[in-house]
Amino acid sequence: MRRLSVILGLVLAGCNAATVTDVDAVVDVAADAAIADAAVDAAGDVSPAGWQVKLSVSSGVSLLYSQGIARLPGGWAFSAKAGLWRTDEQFNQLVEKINPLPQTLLDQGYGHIGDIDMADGKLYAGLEQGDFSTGKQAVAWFDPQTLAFLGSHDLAQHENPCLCIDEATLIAYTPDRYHGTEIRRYDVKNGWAPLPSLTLSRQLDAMQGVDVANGALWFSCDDAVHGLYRADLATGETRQIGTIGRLTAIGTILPEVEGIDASPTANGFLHTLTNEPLQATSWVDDWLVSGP
Ligand SMILES: [Ca+2]
Repeated sequence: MRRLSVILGLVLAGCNAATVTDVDAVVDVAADAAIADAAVDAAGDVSPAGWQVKLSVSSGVSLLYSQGIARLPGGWAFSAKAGLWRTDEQFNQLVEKINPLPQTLLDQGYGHIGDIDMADGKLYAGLEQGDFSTGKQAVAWFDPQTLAFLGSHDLAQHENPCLCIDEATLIAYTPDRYHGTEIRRYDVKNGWAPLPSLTLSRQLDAMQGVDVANGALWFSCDDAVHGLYRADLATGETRQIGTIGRLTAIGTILPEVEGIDASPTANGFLHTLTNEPLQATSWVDDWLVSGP
């Protein structure tokens, strides 16, 4: 989350929203999505290849879950700038870890945990320090059960808003810039050795979440249309496949799109996290995805 940190700072620690399926919210999202679809159509940017994304279930979760989401065996993990949580399948909180990073990393300015991902039995998180001119960011990994810090590695890139790892190849993917086309790749099992970047066929803005599955990267972006995007791993072809919606502002404050997870569950294939401080909740939206 890059916006609203002041507002979030006012939220009482320990806030736990009940897990619900909010029918009204589903209707709101559908209405918002229709508006966004019109905007997308006007831009001529919808995939002609027939990708379709449909909202399945919306669940209210703790407002503190404000950065990332990852599927774990039997439940979910969530992140905030300075927090990690583990929940069960129904988003009942099981473990909370506030300030999970060691002082040595905090001393280097790593005050921002981004989107997270589970791979090879570990929970990985992109770390970011605020001086993007240094070309130095980092990744940390944690025990997915206890959320205890296990290790970290420096990454030679400008920003690091989100990160994912292909479970099959243990190749990591992370945007070099929050707005951009270059996706850095690393060989995790070879000490995070850099690999040639993947270049997206179009720029994505406000990349808040990325996951890798089924031969593609899947992005959640806090851009003007709250877009969901698919980028082909082989070619870099990047298309908008839908919108998360939630585009109704309260005053001037829009809900903020956060991380994404791509894992098949009973409720869908994509799972996005959206933070809505003025409604005192975050949302996990499950999406059914169909394609050619
Ligand atoms: Ca994720």
